Amino acid sequence: MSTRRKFIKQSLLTSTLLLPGTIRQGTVFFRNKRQAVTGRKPLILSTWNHGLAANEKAWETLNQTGSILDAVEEGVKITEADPASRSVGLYGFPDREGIVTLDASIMKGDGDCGSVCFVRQIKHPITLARKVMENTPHVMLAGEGARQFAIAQGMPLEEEVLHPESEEAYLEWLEEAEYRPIINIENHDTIGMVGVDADGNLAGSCTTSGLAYKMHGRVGDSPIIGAGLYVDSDVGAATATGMGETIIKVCGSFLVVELMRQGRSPQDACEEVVGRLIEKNKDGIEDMQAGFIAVNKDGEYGGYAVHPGFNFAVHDESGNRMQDSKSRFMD
Ligand code: SD4
Repeated sequence: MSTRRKFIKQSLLTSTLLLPGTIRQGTVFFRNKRQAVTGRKPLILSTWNHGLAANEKAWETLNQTGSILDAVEEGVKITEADPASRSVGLYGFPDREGIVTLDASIMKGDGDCGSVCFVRQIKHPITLARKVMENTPHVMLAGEGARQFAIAQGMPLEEEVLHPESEEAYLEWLEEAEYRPIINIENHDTIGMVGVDADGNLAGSCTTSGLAYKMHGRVGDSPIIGAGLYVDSDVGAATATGMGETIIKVCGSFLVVELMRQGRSPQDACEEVVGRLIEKNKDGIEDMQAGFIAVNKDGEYGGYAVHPGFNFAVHDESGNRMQDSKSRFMD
């Protein structure tokens, strides 16, 4: 057998053996050099410790429905409904007026996306964002319009009562009413989730109650497509957490995906964008945390943050685990 035929036969054999869930190999071009890549599919990634429970649900949903979009929606709904969460969903910290307002977005690899921002009384803003994507000609609905749309879609409105812990913290904050960002609050923040299925289909979701004691009407990066979330099935997906203003200024998640499109690994792309973010947000960066996680369509992943303390949950065939992120600055 000629060497070439042997090579083709060997390649076919190798690709037949690379079934979903096994390590897949391929090549990417990076600065004109071919580099081997290794990733695992399916794979689900999400931000912070609350990502573990969210990943668990997402994985179960992916197995049950086969839909990566369902998986990223159902996954983050766990965090939205968690009474222990002070940074996602209706149990979160309020704004300066004592009102909880929520932001969320969802996106598929084909570019379809939906989001809601500055919305009140909705237990699952991520589901509302999906309804915007699927049942309207629009991408984003805000405030009262989003709430009216939720009612029209048959979603119940929740009573506007602060969780006792949020109320206590708010009353304490009111004593000085000084706004200052606190990085890595209790190790939970926005939940952003990105996932790839065994066939390389991608989706992502992002949901938050935003910054504690923000100005009424403030909207962060999480519902802004390209800032808090971006997905492109030709390339990969990225999501962000932390100080939304810093992330919006660099179109953070879009930039991570664009760098991956140019051949950068998810880890490398996250690191480059954190560097860019620091450059563009020099004032006060010592008090501002921001982090990104990303996965490419081969199932390679990465994460990086401005400051230490950021971590993310990773679920693949071998299980669900937390991973500490590296960061640009040290303790
Ligand atoms: C935002 N990235 O609204 C989100 C969440 C956040 O503290 O900052 N939470 O900016």
